[in-house]
Amino acid sequence: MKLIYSPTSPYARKTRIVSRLQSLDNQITEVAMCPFNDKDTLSKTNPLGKLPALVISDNQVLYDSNVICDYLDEIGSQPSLWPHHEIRGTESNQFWKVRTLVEMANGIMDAAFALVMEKKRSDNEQSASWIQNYTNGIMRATVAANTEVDFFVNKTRMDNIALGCALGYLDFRLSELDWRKDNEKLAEWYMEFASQQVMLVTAPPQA
Ligand SMILES: N[C@@H](CCC(=O)N[C@@H](CS)C(=O)NCC(=O)O)C(=O)O
Repeated sequence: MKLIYSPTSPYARKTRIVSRLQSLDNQITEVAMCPFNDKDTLSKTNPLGKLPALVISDNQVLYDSNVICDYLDEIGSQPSLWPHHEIRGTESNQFWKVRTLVEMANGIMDAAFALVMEKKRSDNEQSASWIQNYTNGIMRATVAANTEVDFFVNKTRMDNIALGCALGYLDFRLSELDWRKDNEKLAEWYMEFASQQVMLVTAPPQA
């Protein structure tokens, strides 16, 4: 299999973490591309021109990151990174809560990526209201994640993998947002989570 990724993409990082946790990394060749400079090549694999994309055979490609993570989780040899089927739909609704937290993390990535792109535009093209809207969304979501730490602490699960990637991206591209401020519990959790080998080897390059 071939995984098209970028070392700076938080979406791709999720898939690279899942491939390692599912002991599939030795079956996957990682090919780095830039979603902008390599748009033509990337678009031949994913018509949306986005990464990550996973080529699983001569005529099948998987995207987006959620699909790739689920696929790798299913074919991998390690325990699933999702709560087990038998506890789906129990009183705690654990499965649905984990899925919602994953989407919270994906939403942080979406807003952060859009914000980074917006800030790259020339001053007279930038929209102050969109910048504020993306920033507010990110800040509200990190505050919400801070209240959920007890739920995902000490787990190796899709929700905290996705949150770890989202927070890593904030540190990498938007450190000025200072998401740790008023989110002490989340910051403490992240410090430990980010020190795991799988997080270290998939971390974005130093700016
Ligand atoms: N929902 C997609 C988002 C992927 C995405 O936006 N990737 C960025 C790189 S971090 C990209 O390729 N952007 C190129 C573009 O928007 O043209 C996923 O989860 O895979």
